[in-house]
Amino acid sequence: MVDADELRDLAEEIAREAGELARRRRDEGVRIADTKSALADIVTDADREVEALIRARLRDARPGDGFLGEESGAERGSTDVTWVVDPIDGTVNYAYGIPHYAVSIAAVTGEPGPEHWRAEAGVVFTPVTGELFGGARGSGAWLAGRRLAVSEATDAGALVATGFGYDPATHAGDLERVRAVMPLARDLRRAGAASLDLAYVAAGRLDGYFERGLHPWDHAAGALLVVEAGGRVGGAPGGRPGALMTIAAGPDVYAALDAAIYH
Ligand code: LIP
Repeated sequence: MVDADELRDLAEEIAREAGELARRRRDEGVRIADTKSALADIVTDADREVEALIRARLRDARPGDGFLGEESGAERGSTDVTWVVDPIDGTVNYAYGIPHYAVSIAAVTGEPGPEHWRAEAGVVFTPVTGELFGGARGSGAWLAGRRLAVSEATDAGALVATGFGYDPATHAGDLERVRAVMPLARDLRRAGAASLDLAYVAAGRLDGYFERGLHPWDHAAGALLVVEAGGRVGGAPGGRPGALMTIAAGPDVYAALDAAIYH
């Protein structure tokens, strides 16, 4: 058994330091280092530097844990804990200077894949506002000392966030799903950082979120926050969140989103 609260506390400490580094590098000017899966899928020098910092801090604090990071890949550990890290989620926002990005750090146990892992702790920190969303299994999700709770459906409809993949070939399908969801929505938001979309669902700032094509590091921390805030997170029908689909909301809005997307 692991102490999920301890894992959360360590993640919070490291996320704050990493987020401040990201913010400093943004102020100094950002260089695009490379593209990845598509021309629009960029990585900056700061992404790599911030992930290296997080990895070093985790290695110092918990040698032997596994690691799965967006920029440096996977390393199996000798303990049951794996850290799932997106050093700068919202990379395109970050590169353009749009102040909406976050450090996302999750600790999971068991097989280090989203279809099997057990999420233990999750932290999403955005240095722009200084907001740190943190949660641990069984201990709730919190922001600035306030316990978070997902929102309920409203007569006006649900405020729903979504996103679009980097590959233009996927946009037609993404837009079809937006068309299917619109009748239940009061409005849509597309802010560009999945971890913050999920944290906002946990905080009741969004009524729901759905997106196809996410990577494990995009949703690992935020999904735990939503569940600890009384919400539901899933994917394709009967599945867990993943590349096929991620849906997150309170129970009623979740059911409405799932029905609109899949039926
Ligand atoms: C991003 C997600 C966003 C999604 C983008 C991208 P990144 O992660 O946070 O929700 O729409 O396509 O996956 O690349 O900034 O870490």
